[in-house]
Amino acid sequence: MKLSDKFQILYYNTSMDYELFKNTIQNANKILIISHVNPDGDTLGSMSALYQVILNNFNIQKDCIDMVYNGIIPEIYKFIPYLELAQTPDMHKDKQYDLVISVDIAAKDRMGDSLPLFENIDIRMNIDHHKTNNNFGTINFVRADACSCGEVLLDIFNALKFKVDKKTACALYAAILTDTGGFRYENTTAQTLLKASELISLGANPAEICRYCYESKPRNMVLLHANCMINAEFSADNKIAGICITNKDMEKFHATNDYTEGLVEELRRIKTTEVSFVIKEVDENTSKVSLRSKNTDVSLIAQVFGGGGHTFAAGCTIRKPLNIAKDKLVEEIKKVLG
Ligand SMILES: [Mn+2]
Repeated sequence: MKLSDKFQILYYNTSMDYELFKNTIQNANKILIISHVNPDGDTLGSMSALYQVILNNFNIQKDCIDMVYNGIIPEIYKFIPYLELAQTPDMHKDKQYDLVISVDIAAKDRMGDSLPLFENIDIRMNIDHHKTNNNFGTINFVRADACSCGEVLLDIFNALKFKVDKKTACALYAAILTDTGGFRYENTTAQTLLKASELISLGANPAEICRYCYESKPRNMVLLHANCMINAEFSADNKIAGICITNKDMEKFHATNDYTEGLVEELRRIKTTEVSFVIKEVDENTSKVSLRSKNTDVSLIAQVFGGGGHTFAAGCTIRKPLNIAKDKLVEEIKKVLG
């Protein structure tokens, strides 16, 4: 019997029906977990934790569950357990799965080359915490109140009394730590810290994980950041702070895509900054944007260009050359700032 025949309720939106989570996995024969493009600590930590919990709590063989990533796994996240087993989407295109689970993926366009895989699988579970997530799965666990996808997962695991071992705790701690910016952002709640505490009790080592995530940058990444900072542009009384990055800049520092991570937050640190952005040349007609703010809802700005995200952290892709895209973006930011 096909998994989809067992589950009559398609497009079921829930954040609390934990039994459905359990039953769906229990009845699946072959499971694929996918993470988003330009993977961060939350999507990778969540993927690793889910992989481990399924293997440790269900009667499922190792060869019946796969993990997929898009692009490059940043060096700093390679300490997350079992990521060495994750593969790129092309390795999976001929395999048959009956359940796919996306973690930390706000919208289908964040799946990159995994999208065809995702769309071809009968039961599609969407586990996420972005408020702009439109419940694109057939089963959805989307909770905008959670700081990270890792937190959504930990709540599910606890509700179902699943075993969370040391390695799983390490992956979940990395997810929560990085998505809260080291427990500094607005999404850090009493619940977040309780859960972090619980994960430390379960064996996650906070100092070690912090060292991997924040004290292990490649040298050229720091040099690229310095170069970008020197060329930062300010407007609207310094309320807007932005950086343009060309492919030439990236080549100069032998940078991989993940090297720009953290730049947009660095710009926001300036006292006068209200909205910060980094806009990156993808090709001559495509530019990729990251937005951050202190009080402004930047998900609204991202949505103007078909993107999305959180209130204070969002992103989009603009199908225009870098300089034109930047002007359009600044125009939209100014509108929102009033
Ligand atoms: Mn996240």
